[in-house]
Amino acid sequence: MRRFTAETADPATIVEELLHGDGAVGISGLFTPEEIAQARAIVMTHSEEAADKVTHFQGAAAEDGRLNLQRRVWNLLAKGEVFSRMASHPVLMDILRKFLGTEFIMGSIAANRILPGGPGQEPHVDYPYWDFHRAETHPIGLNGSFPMNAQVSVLLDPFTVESGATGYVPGSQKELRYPTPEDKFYEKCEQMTGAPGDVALFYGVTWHCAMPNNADHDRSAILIQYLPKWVKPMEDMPAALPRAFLDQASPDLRQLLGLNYPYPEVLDTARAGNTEGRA
Ligand SMILES: O=C(O)CCC(=O)C(=O)O
Ligand SMILES: [Fe+2]
Repeated sequence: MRRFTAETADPATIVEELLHGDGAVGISGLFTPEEIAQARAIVMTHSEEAADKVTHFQGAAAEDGRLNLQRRVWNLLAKGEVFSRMASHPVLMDILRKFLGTEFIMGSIAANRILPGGPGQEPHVDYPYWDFHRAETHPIGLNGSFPMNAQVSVLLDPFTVESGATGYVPGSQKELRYPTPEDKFYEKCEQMTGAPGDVALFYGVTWHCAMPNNADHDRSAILIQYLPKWVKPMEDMPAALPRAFLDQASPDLRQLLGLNYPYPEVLDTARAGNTEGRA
């Protein structure tokens, strides 16, 4: 995985890495220690209870009752201003405009906290590729020509081999399919290691998963899903956010929330009527 800083993160170079290189890059220097500490405190508070929230890709190992060792915190924009800054960081926006088109949106911003002893996840690809194992439910050709997802992980804890830094198979994004056991993920994978505040940016069709946390500390990251403007987002963020938040959102944030792209729209009504309820 090539590593960049805020100063060297050239969009064209990074897009080339995502499409034709490893499928993942590291970027450091985007966030201050204060921002990371603030984000981490919010995530820890909201995940203190082993609440029964939706989690994804927990793998067979978690079905034995250790489910609460992977915890999600959803709808982060409502939980702290720092998450809006993360989602719309100008360095990330510049890269993503080039990768997903200038009007790309955000499909989800959530935290993934894996406690010590957490078993990690099954190797997978991310939304909207995540049920690519049901190939017949997707159009023929399975997205052979353009990316439909970019994932950003903002690390809140040391991501080491021991703590279960995200594992991924370099170059696997070129396969454009779901990994199978024959792919021998665990033999081929490398890990997206990094320090708190570092960002891992990857093309979501790259085979990856959280690895088992064998360290004595938590391992949390903010996972941000970015999509082309016409892919249905995973979280319905405008519905989950207060009206005042939407009214005050910056132009970049409005774009990320999908507010600039009107469809689906009821087109068979008078103009005045069909903007009802839209922000
Ligand atoms: O937390 C991680 O290391 C990766 C999480 C992930 O890939 C997912 O939840 O889709
Ligand atoms: Fe994932």
